[in-house]
Amino acid sequence: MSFRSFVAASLAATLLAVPAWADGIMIMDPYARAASPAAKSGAAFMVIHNTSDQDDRLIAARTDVAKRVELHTHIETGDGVMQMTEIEGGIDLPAGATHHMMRGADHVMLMGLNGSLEQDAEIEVTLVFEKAGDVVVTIPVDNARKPEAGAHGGHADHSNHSN
Ligand SMILES: [Cu+2]
Repeated sequence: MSFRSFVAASLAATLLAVPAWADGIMIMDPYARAASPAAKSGAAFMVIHNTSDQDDRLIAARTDVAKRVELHTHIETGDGVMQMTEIEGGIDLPAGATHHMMRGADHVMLMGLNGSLEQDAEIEVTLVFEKAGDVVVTIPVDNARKPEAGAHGGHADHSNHSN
């Protein structure tokens, strides 16, 4: 294999593993899903890695597929019920930190979907970081994905999250 094709092959492998990487922010394993087939809302999940040496913060997100996008998390309301709430001030990403956006925890909430999130479709979401600026992420729709699949090495059957 020539050096050039070796580089091309390495680059291709890297691109497969790393959907978005800009300005010290790496987005890994993104996926989106609708709450149900007819749902008017959905959510996007991913792992965000701040590869830079300075603290950053995810402050907003935008997309054309929904009328409104919010950064959400789940809080326990006190009676054992988990409720979604908007994250005030965004999500802290200290230098070198990895943050899991996942079911039952932090997520990008897509409210007022302009169409249904079809299985295997791809949506484009722009994540807005305080320092890194806009990072555009192409996110595959995976309505069949089990909660936390991938986040713990592929175990998918030990979660009781309901989002
Ligand atoms: Cu939400």
